[in-house]
Amino acid sequence: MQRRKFLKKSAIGTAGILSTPLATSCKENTPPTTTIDTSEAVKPIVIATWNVPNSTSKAWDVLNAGGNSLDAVEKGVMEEEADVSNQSVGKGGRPDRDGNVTLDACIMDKYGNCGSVVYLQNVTHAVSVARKVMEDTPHVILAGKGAEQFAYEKGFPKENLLTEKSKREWLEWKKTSQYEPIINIENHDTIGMLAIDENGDISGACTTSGMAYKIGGRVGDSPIIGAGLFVDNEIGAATATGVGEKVLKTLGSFLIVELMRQGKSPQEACEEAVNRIVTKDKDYKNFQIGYIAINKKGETGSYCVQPGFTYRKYSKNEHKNVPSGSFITS
Ligand code: SD4
Repeated sequence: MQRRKFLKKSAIGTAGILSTPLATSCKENTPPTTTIDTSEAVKPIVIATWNVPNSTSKAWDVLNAGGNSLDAVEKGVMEEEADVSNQSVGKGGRPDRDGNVTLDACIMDKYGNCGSVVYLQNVTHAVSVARKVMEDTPHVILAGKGAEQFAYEKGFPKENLLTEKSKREWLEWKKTSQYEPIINIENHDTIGMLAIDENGDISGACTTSGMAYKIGGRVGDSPIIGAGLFVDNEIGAATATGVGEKVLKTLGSFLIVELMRQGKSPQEACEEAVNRIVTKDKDYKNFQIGYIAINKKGETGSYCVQPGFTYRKYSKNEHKNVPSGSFITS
């Protein structure tokens, strides 16, 4: 009330001094917002990059029991972090070129709060450390030794993340030391997960061990809010997998949410985000990027550069692996 009176007064008081546009800009303008009709919304629902039925089932159990989307995405991606057979996430992840397994992860809630860890070593559940950063600190990102120390203080156990299998493969790789990410195979299983709970609230998480045999210290898109993940509870959410450097240059997940805000469907928004990359990057035939997105109605979409990317979807209607459309079709 006080503030409105003041604005009114000052507008009158400065009439004749200020030009009209500036005086107008002092008013409390409400920016236009997109209103999405959620009366027919599909909820709860969870989607995740790649074919990860254990993760989506875990998240579904949380959602189906009336749990919230933040718990669902955390519990969901923890499955992959703990699964040593997934060599792109958590324990068992492929190391960097020096033999160190380093994890990147982030999480984002319905309020727009977020937490992230980058270059985290010796702790399996990077996503849970990211959640602690979000909930227990005034910060958004913790890196390296600081993140590791923080995790121990929060009670996370110290573990060796380099399995015998990943170690053997790394030693074999060292014979040539060629850094050549292989499309859809060797280092693309990062899990990005988006969920809407019964209340219609959206959360997301993303976790990875990054590109295999990367230079020590390298951080990808997955823990960077806006690149590997973005959530806006009024609009929707998006997450990415693939060569993080390409996603970082275009802030793909933020872009997709903003495109949905402008009225695009999740599918159209994912396609536009891939187009932004391939139209500028002549090398696009040699890398994979996959995006998935969801809007407030529970509509989903996905798009990628190369054929072969799929995403997993779980709602009361279906639990299935959905093949993604791709820019290159064969
Ligand atoms: C990264 N985007 O570190 C991750 C890698 C990835 O499936 O998606 N792997 O660049």
